[in-house]
Amino acid sequence: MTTVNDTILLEDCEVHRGALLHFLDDPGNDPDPRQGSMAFIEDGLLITHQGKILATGPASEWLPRLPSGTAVTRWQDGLIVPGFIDTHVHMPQLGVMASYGTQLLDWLETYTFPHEARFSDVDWARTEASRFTDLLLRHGTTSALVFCTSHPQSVDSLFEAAEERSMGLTAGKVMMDRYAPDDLMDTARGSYNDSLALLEKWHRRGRQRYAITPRFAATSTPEQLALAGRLAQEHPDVMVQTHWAENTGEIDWIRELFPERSSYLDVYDHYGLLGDHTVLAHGIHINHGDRKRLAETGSRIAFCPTSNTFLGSGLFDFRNAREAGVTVGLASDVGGGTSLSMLTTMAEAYKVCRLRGQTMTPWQAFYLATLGNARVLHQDDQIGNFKPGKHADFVVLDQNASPLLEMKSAYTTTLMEALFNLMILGDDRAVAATIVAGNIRYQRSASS
Ligand code: XAN
Repeated sequence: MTTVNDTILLEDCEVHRGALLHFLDDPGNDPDPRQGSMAFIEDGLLITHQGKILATGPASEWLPRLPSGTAVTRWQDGLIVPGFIDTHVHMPQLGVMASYGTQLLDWLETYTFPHEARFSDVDWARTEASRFTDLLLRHGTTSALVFCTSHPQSVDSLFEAAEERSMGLTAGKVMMDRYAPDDLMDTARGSYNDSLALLEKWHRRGRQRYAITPRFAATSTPEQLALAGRLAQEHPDVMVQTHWAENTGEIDWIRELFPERSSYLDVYDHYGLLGDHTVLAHGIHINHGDRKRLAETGSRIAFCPTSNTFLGSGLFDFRNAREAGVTVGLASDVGGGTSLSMLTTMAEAYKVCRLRGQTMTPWQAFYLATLGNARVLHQDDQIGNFKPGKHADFVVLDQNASPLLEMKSAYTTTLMEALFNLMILGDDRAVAATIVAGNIRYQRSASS
């Protein structure tokens, strides 16, 4: 239980009551992390003050300490968990979701690039950024590492939408100066200048963080990759995000484009783009040497299961990456991904692991989507669990959200089963409410 000495704060606090669950550390393969890495209070209070977590504890101990008349928001049958965090998602690709019949390179050309070109229109960029942030909240996601388009206004629009909702996003302008339509391409120098200007405007403005965003090695000239690497070296606390080793056709192409480099990973290494602030999306077709280099440099992988199955890219080797000491996050990768829901993403991650003869416990899945992903983004001092002082970002999950969940809940006896039900059968319908910085930003209506 967390204690608060300053009773004055309790005069001016918000109180939520429900079952509370959060992680204090990585549960690994622990089949029952209850006494160590995970904390669960069946009937708990989550007390917030000025947008931050003040305390958590059993209702029986805390209710008597609250000043009389304190309003308590009671989430009947609600499971309160930290807000979900998505470590790889594309704001401009909502309209690309569910595009039929292609693999990565055709998918980019046929569906994705034409759609991203629409973001040259600033009104469209604003509309989509608002839609995207509202949808994240509806799915229980309160923070994310986000690709915008190559247009600077797509970044401004997204951060403005995040600020309006008190959310903390990490995002960047796509750098792309070859093998893309003219209306999406920048230049090496122009992309450096635009990225720097956006970084100076948005990085650490309130909750927002900038991310240096070369799309992938195929769509950047060596000069652009070198400048992206230079920007990363000049700003070591800024995240870098790109794609890597997703599709075999992509890998063949990289080999042709960079014959002088020993591997796809070596391209990024050579240009100074690896490090503990780098998130590489996918990392499916990789070998032991790659994993070793990732672990040495601290570079992270965003595991994007719904995208990898939808685009037929392949099955990420979760166990091997973890055993090699690679930090792995979990991500929706919308619009290659088929859902913004981190619950659905957990379900698909579980299935990918099963297809590889591995498993992912519900504890691991919920850890990854919360504290684990906060660690990937170096934001675990701010978000990811209910430690006092962190942002009061949390989600209320409804274990009876659909007829199937209700039926399953009726004969569920353990917490692990309850979490597994939510991740396998749940989606945005299971999100009863999303709270950001202490304010309810989404609440499911009776009819939705
Ligand atoms: N590689 C990519 N992979 C993906 O899943 N989505 C993209 O937009 C992209 N661009 C390069």
